[in-house]
Amino acid sequence: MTQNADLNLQATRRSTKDMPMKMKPTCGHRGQKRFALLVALTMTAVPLAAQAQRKSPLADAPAIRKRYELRATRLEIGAGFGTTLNQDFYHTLFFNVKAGFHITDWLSIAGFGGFAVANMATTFQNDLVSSLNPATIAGQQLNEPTRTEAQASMQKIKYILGAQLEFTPFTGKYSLAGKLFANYDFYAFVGPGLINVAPTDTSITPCDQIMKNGTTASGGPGGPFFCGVTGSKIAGNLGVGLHSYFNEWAALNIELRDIIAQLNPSGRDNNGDGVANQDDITLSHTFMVTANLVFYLPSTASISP
Ligand SMILES: [Ca+2]
Repeated sequence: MTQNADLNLQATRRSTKDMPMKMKPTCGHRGQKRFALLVALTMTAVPLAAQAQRKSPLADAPAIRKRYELRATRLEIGAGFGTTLNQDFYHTLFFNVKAGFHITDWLSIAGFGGFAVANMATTFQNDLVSSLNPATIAGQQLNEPTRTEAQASMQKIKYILGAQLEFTPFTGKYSLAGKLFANYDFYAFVGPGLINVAPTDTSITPCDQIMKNGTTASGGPGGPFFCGVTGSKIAGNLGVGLHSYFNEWAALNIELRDIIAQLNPSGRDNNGDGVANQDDITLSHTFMVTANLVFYLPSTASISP
């Protein structure tokens, strides 16, 4: 019986030995898998770790090599035309001049002058004036102007001067249909300005010469109802611009500008106190767009390392 059992055991042993897949087969297989994974990880991680310790040869390299530094330490001079965008009574057309110096590729200082070559009546002015009486009629409101009176005090711009600090955060190159390639930059600017204005009829009483209470037959407020704002007013000058380069030394320069100054474009009693004078000036925004052809000096741009 015992011998039988022994034989049985031997048979069992032999049989398990002969069939290793039945000897808790999953355990050995998992171990092999883990080992393979470890080897793989080591083979991947060791060179990675070594690479991480070694400094990349490009670590201190510029993002772009051999780049044309189109702005840095160059003078920019140019001229062109411009127009106001939001004037109520006159669109002013300008001849512009501009000069600047680019301290770095992203910072420059510049000055510009826009000189009016024409003040064209707006549609709004034409509609407004044609709605008025050509001459005073019986029973007309005291503060209602005739056509001539309304036009007399309307402001024309004579010139705008400004200085500006320009920041150029965006530069690059664009392509048109994959054929034409051109460098460009976008910038924002801010600085002081000066706007010189005059009323349409320069013979009318200047606003700063009219007393607070005005003059009427009864001695109280009641006119005059229009006056002329004349001369140069200090202004804020801010806006955005772009350059699109034709080559190393010439570019199209477009600027959108807001000139902020104390003005009275209508020359009328804006605050409704019965008299038009210096108290009727308000903070006015004069938006203008200019397009200049600009040239850079020296005519060759430096090239980055
Ligand atoms: Ca007033």
